[in-house]
Amino acid sequence: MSTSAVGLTTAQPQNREVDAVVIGAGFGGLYMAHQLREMGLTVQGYESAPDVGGTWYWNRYPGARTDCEGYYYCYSFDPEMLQQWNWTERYPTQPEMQSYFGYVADKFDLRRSYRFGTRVESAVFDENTDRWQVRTETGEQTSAIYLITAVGILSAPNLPNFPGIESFTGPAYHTAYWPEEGVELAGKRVGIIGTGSTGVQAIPMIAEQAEHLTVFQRTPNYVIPARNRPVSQEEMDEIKTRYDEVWAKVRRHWFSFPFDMANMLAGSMEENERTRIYEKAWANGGFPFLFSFDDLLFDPVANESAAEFVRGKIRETVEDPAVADLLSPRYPFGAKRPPSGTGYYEAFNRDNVSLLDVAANAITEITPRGVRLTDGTEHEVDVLVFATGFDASTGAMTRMNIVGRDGVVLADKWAEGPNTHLGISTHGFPNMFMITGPQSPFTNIPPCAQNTADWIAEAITHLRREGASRMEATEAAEQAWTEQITAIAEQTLLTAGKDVHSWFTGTNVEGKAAVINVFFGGADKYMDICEQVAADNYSGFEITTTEPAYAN
Ligand code: N01
Repeated sequence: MSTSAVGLTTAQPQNREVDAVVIGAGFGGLYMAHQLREMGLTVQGYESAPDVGGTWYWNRYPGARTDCEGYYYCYSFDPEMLQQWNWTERYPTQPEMQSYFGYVADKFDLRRSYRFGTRVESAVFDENTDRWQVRTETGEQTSAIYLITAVGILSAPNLPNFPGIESFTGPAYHTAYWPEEGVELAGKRVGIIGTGSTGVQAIPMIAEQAEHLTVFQRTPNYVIPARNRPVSQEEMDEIKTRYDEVWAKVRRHWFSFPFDMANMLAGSMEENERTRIYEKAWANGGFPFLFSFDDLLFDPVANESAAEFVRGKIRETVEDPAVADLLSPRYPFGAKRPPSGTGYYEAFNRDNVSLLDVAANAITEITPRGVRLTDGTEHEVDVLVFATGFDASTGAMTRMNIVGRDGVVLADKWAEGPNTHLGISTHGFPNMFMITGPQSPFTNIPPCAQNTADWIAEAITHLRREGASRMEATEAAEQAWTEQITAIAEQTLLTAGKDVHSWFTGTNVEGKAAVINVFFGGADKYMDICEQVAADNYSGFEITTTEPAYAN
């Protein structure tokens, strides 16, 4: 038995025992591994990618970059790191994010706790020993008291089951598995299926390279211009002087942004003034447009004013009125997560870009040469890109074979939708803690992931102090949380589009349970609730001390 798993990346011992297994080396996992090591626990991390970065490791498609600004889409736990790291663009590119993860991993020597290129195949709770038995696809086995899953909210790719998909003779890629060496698109006829945040970033970039780009759009999006730009050293230096204020604001903001809420309502504002405010937010760019008024996600009249403003911008930008109309969403603004784009609508003015409406004329099959639609037309392409999104929230969890008490399989338990307490724990799975788990907040992820990892670290400290062997959500608490997140979602317009496919509700994946997967009560409120639960001696959790069976 090894009790010093920290640094176990060289040998491959079998049946190793550690205090904690952490799955995932993205924002949540890396910080969790760091925290647990700081607490003196032995940690084994597993990551299916060859290196750190989580979703940022995999998503290398053309145009991949954040849509939250770098200076608050990052960790805040280490003041030195905040002073050392400089973001070079307002919205960091995938390579810049990858460099950031490399920098963090080096600074805290985190890679030594991880086995990379190693996918966890199963995790089974052993009730005799109160330990998780974790097995990887490479056959490695590790037992741990605590299992922390930091597998990402949007990480399990969704590839629709198009008939004939295997028959396509050219190269085909899901954007989440874009080859590291890139893809030669020059002189090629490219087809892209999907116009979510990923497609919106990729389309203008691919259009610049390809001979022709055919966009297969099922549902249009409200795309806000990102307004990316370089960040000068002077600007970074100025930001560094006010990081305390930045993180204090992040803590109080609905979406973990370092801004004040608007404190204005669009629904009751005179039209000219409202338009002036939209114009200002549009010029500033990016996701904060959603927060230009406090009622956009709640009041249908306010929401429609934002929706119509964006439609007006689409009509102004796109030269062909029929194309502009096809690009104009009719569902409530925000009912699908609004993407930020750079030259997105402008791309449809190019001669080498065509837009096809696959809502009216659905894809029936992928052929050896391209894509066939219901009307029988075949659209030939040399390269096919699937920007078809993710089996969000639950997918990365249920694709692993996680088995809790009494042999209950997590995928079975969640077949009709996830139920958790705080998105962190689920009944029947003792000592399993989730970072950005199902039913956790819709928010700027890094601050929330860091906060949840801190909460879990404190909970584990509590368990060890109390000599407790198990902690898990009660059935009543997870039922209450599920009811609460559903009730909150129903008060918003975020899930209001009746026929809108959205990862918020699982309706983007064929056959998946259509339930609310996200807490829409605001990251600020969520953190308040988590803090209160801990202060109330972990209300909603059952904490027990059991004698392991072998001791009897
Ligand atoms: O995925 P999506 P994504 N036939 O699910 C289409 C984050 N993110 O990867 O809308 C035809 O949004 C589907 O059509 P429809 C961000 O949170 C962040 O783009 O279902 N089309 C849709 O157009 C985002 O929300 C960043 O009708 C089909 C597209 O595929 C989340 O990840 C960048 C289809 C999928 O869009 C997911 O974004 C990228 C079918 N059978 C992503 N099936 C940044 O930080 C699916 N589609 C910037």
